[in-house]
Amino acid sequence: YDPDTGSPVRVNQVGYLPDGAKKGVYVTDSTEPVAWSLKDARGTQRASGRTTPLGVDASSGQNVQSFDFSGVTAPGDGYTVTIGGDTSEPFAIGSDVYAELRKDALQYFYVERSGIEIRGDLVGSAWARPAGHLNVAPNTGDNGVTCVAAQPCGYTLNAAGGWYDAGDQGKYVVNGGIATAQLLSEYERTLTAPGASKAALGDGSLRVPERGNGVPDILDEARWELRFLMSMQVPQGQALAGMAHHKLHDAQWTALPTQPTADDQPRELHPPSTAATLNLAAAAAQGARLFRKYDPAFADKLLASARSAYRAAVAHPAVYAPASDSTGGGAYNDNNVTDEFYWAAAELYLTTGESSYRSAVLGSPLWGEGEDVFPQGGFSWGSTAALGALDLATVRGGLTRTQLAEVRGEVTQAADRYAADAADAAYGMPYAPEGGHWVWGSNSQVLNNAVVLATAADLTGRQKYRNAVLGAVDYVLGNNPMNQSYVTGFGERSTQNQHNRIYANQLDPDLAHPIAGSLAGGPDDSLEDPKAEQKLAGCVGAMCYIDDIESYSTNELAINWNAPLSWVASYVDDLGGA
Ligand code: 9MR
Repeated sequence: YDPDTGSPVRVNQVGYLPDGAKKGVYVTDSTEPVAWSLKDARGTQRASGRTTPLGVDASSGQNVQSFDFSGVTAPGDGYTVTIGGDTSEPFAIGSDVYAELRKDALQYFYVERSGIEIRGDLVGSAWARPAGHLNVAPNTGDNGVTCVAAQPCGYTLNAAGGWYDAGDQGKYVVNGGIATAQLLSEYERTLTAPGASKAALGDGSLRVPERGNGVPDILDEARWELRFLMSMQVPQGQALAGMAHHKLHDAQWTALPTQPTADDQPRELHPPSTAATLNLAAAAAQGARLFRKYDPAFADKLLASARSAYRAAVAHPAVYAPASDSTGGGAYNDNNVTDEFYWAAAELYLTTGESSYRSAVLGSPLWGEGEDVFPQGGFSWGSTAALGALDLATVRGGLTRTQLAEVRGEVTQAADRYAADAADAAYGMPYAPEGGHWVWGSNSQVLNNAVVLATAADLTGRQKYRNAVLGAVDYVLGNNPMNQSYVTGFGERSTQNQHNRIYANQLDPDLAHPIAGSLAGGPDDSLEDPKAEQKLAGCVGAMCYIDDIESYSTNELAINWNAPLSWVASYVDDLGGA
């Protein structure tokens, strides 16, 4: 295993904020400090210093040294760092270095929409396509979909719309719920956080068909998925009424590439689950309080749906999606829904103020258990309590001062742990996975930890949290063992070939690459697909990555991964100021 990782001088290939920490890594056999030189676009030296040898980096097995040019604050493009005969990829310094990332990471969701034409006048003709999965041959479509033959339900749902999950064209309520919640939180943060820009997410900020309707575009995008999530509820009068079907996807896996309009596999509803039901309850409850001002009728609908889902979950608290149900779509199995109960109760409480939901939060086994709420490797689709705790800590509600201090303390203690991990890591990312084991979607774990850190920074104003967020951004944008920017179109060495069936340029040059702003899942050292097994044998941790469309375990794109990218991009763009 000997990947081409380019220059041994590693930086954030997009850029750094003028008043933020600025660090990079040099990969070398040497253990002696060496000279580094920072040059501007004209090649004029603007700063210099000596590296700090760090020894062997646990995340990669590389022998590394670090350099720090935080003192350089002059805005400019085309900076480089040179060490010996090696020069880094170019980067910028400026207060607006993350403005494009903020836009594009969020724009991604429009391009992933199902059941609606993707307009070339909005996103460019290369990404335009007709509406998918609408009962137009050869589709059986999502707007009249019924249950898998093995578990017939006797009704059909109109579950058109929503976003495609990832490289496949399935739609999964647990994953849709957390991705939507993270977009809603990205918006909700701007209502209270110091220095946050509402306009940057406002009406006209995105290239979506709803722009100009008086509603912030990020809410328009979230609404597209919220409607789908609600449509997955079991109708009244049926067994398990109010529960949400776990997922909807193809009967068999389709080939790469497959356009949504060309999918000839039957679409099928899979049985309801408690986890999906609670994800719907949480996301819809959060949506209800944010849409109140813009569309009260929609807010009412969301709240009614959230309440009925929560009631159904209480009545059926242990209906689990089986791990074996992974033909034609992912399983998203999860046999512990304590966290989903906590999250849903928290959102319903923050939206309604009702004491029954408050009792459910305070009576949860997770209340007061910060280390379980904020796990070492980061929260995720299977571990959602953090989403509830972050909102309890930041959204005005009726908690007592003591209770608020408790949950805020959990956020800052988790942030302390993640900041310590970032400080220990040669590459500066706030991620020290359990057992040193880099998981499927590791980039989203890095970014979810950054969300916790950013929230702690908002709550306390402490620089160490802010700098650890910047460490996560530097890592994702190129300061990493692969010298890879994991976001398409950002940085000289950016990922271009994420696993997906629509924008599969690697397999068909007539198709586009994924649109700018698409995040790759990132290193996964378990080698969970044949391409990874073949190409990455012997890799260490953060080196277990390949920009190949077939490597779904290291290089897929997914809504629950772009959502924290979008959240964090919004935060760091706000740091740069208006
Ligand atoms: O993100 C999911 C990851 O945590 C799991 O380990 C993996 C295997 O079950 O599945 C990932 O989710 C995939 C889903 O099952 C189907 N759509 C694509 C998702 C991203 O790879």
